Amino acid sequence: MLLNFMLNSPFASPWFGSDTACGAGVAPDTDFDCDVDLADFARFQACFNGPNRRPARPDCAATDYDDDRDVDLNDFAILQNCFNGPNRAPKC
Ligand SMILES: [Ca+2]
Ligand SMILES: [Ca+2]
Repeated sequence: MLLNFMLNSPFASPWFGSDTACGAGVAPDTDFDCDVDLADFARFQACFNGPNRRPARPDCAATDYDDDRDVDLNDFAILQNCFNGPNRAPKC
């Protein structure tokens, strides 16, 4: 019922992105489709550059899940904790 309200409300617009589709979402769901799957991992992998280094690409801020300005194994641990495959709710 709450989901129907959210999807049919005036706030269910692209301006609100994933916040209306699946709640607040989780950080590793970088494509905002309410799962953490290989598509999200592929983006993470493209951004991975190790600790204390800038991400591999300038558009990688979303994959710095712990917000410490790198994309490293600590971020991977967060993704791994949430990974649950396509079209399934994240585990975290
Ligand atoms: Ca996803
Ligand atoms: Ca990080």
